[in-house]
Amino acid sequence: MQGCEGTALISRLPVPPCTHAPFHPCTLSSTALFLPKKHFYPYIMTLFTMKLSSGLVLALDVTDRSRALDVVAKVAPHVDAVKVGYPLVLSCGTGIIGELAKSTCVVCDFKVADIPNTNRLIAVEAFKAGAKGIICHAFPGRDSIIAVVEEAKKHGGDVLVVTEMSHPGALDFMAGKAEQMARLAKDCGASGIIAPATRPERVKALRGIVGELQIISPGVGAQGGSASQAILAGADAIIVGRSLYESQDPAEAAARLVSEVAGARNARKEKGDAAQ
Ligand code: 3DU
Repeated sequence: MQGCEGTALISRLPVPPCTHAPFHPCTLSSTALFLPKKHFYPYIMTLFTMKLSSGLVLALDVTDRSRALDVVAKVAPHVDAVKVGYPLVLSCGTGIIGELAKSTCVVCDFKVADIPNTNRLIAVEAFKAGAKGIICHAFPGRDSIIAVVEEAKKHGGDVLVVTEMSHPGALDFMAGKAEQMARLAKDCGASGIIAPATRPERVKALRGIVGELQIISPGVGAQGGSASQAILAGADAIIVGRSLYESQDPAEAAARLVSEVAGARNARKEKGDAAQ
């Protein structure tokens, strides 16, 4: 095992050395770094610092601190990261980010969408609090995304850029600009994009634009999307909230989703291999 600095071989941007312990979820196998991509893709995909191995990200949209910690304790062994957003952080404060970061990678879904200076200030606070990744919107434009990417680089963190969202309202404006937003995310040096599991055909189209950038897809379960369809369409990981934290048995629900992701990854790999 080695620290996150090795990910620079895969990522395009240099990152500072990771200070995490060797078995922290943010570290990755040094062997994987030197294998040709086809030998480990899609089983271990790396962003700048996060390792996407199970392909499952928990959306922790609860507002009660003890419930949040309880869900994470049950689900953490199955997930690559925990995504926190306004519901949890506004109710518990940014301290919850550092608390969760002791046991898992934390991604701040602040959907940052402001002028560059404000974006940068938000990113500073997220990374200072212990986040390893941050989600920003693409629509404020190039300079606003770059402000987040530059701040993330200083912390060896990941930036995921929202393209088309998963809810029906995304068809009003976002869908028509999603390709442009995906291209912009790539140009700005983002680690990946967020694309809708509720519309796998869009995941497929956006994969064609972002190439090797990561695609992480919300909308599985409560919003009607399917984990396997999203992965088959080209997503690297799925984001799941209510279907996990509202489940009677979150650990079992997470294990089931991880196994569905693994099945779809294998099917995709076989399809890919057959096409070669
Ligand atoms: O629908 P769920 O409960 O599985 O939660 C999905 C999470 O993903 C939630 O935190 C939401 O804010 C986030 N998200 C989307 O649902 C859709 C997007 O396009 C981007 C983020």
